Amino acid sequence: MIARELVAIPDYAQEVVRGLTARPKTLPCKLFYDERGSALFEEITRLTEYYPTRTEFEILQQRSSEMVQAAGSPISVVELGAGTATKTSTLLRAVARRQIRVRYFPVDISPTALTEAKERVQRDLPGAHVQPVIADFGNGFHFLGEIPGRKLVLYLGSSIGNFDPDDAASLLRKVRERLSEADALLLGTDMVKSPRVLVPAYDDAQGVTEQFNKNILWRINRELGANFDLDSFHHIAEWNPRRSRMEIYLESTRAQTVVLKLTRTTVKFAPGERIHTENSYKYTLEMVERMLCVSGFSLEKSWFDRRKWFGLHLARVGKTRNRIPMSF
Ligand code: AVJ
Repeated sequence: MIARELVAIPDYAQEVVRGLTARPKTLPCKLFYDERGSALFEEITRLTEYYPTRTEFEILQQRSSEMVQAAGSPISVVELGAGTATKTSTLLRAVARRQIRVRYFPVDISPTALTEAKERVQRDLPGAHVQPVIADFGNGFHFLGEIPGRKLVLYLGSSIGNFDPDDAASLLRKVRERLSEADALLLGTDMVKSPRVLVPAYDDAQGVTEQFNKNILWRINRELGANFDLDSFHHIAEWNPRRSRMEIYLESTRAQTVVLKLTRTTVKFAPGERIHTENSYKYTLEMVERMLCVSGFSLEKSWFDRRKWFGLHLARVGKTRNRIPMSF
């Protein structure tokens, strides 16, 4: 007998069940980025309160030539988590001023984002050679080894900030393993600043970040047959100074029970109980240096905006011999 309807259970279902049955409850922040979530994130990047994207873009516009000069030439540019590559053309133009051929490899998990990235870059730099790479970082960085020649690897937008320190270091270490002496990494990090600036960036007046956060429940309703009542969850954004991170939660306003049909899971909420959906680490220059050092990189140069709200850091593969031993 063939079943009438086959509903595929998504790969992430077990992670969701584990997160919602844990204490405290958690959900993986990668679930934000379905089609609607990605559109909401793009909307966030244009909000007055959300300074990181705008600030990083300003630094790139003003200092790309210096960055590319420091990286050396000729180089191929590889961008991890490129998305639709809205910030990259400035840097690629600086590359084009120093070498004949511009080679750009945007890497992302989303094929639709990569198509847009390629169209955008070829519109901005008609001669550029763009080769998208569809990859999930969970499967390692094997693709880096397949790109010939000297490389500049970009990891922009403070995407690294979603990872706890140990996971961030292990990700960077895996990148490091695929690079050679002449290669370089350009890492974007959001810097520690007043909570009066940080909190509104993650809790905007228009409520776009709230919608972005709640989209995770909407998605689970749709893809796992759940019945979350979105109106009975509050968006919460808090600064945790001890761990140097913004923490994002969804807080249940009442006692309630939610059922996930596809996984046959029942989840109970007490009034005020939270689901932890995201961390966004904020760095000092010392934290950046340490993170790079324990990953086998050495920091060569950093660029900041005037207020030092955001940093872009050029790192090289550290010489193993001289590397400072890992001790805290
Ligand atoms: C995409 C991880 C850089 O942490 O600022 C924005 C995601 N979450 N607003 C960030 C996010 C809520 C963003 N990153």
